[in-house]
Amino acid sequence: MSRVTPAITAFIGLGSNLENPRAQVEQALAELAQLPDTRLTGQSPLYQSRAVGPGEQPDYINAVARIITHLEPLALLDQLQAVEQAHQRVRLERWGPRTLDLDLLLYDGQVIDHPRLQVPHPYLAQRSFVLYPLAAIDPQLVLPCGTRLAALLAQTPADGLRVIN
Ligand code: A4P
Ligand code: MG
Repeated sequence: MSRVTPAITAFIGLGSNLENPRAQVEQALAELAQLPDTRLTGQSPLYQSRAVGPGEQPDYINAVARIITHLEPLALLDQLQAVEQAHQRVRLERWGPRTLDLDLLLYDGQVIDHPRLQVPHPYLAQRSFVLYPLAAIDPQLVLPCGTRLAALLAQTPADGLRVIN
């Protein structure tokens, strides 16, 4: 597996709204800590959020993790997708309910536009269930475009988001 040296910091968004979402997210955090060439260096509280997506869906449990990793971006995505698969995620429809969704939100200060991977995650800046947990880990964060996380938060209502632990 190709490695980057030195290690870089990345942020992962976790979300689940099926089959005991809280346990899915807690288990996934433990699994992120076990990824090869990777250390889990921060995790937000768990949040409950209203589903963004089609139809009536159960609320989500969301969280964000910070890691330090030597994995290249696509190798990291492969690992995240393997964790999703281990949670028996079935891709039925876009933005539909799921047992576990892992999004690579930020990878160092990099902007990546690859058929399999866009970083920063395309909806990061609009989603309270991503911005608030990110701020819980690193309130000083600045996005690759130079926008401060604090500025995005100031214009994003919590929209029913609440901490559950
Ligand atoms: N992909 C591209 N960029 C990335 C990235 N930065 N991180 C590709 C992860 N994957 C990335 O993803 C489809 C493809 O996106 C992957 O194969 C990968 O190569 P997917 O997870 O299969 O599909 P999806 O998640 O249904 O679509 P999408 O557009 O990724 O949706 P989101 O943005 O992940 O949104 N409401 C609440 N309250 N909380 C949530 O967590 N999540 C979603 C999913 C919708 N509504 C939600 C929540
Ligand atoms: Mg996704």
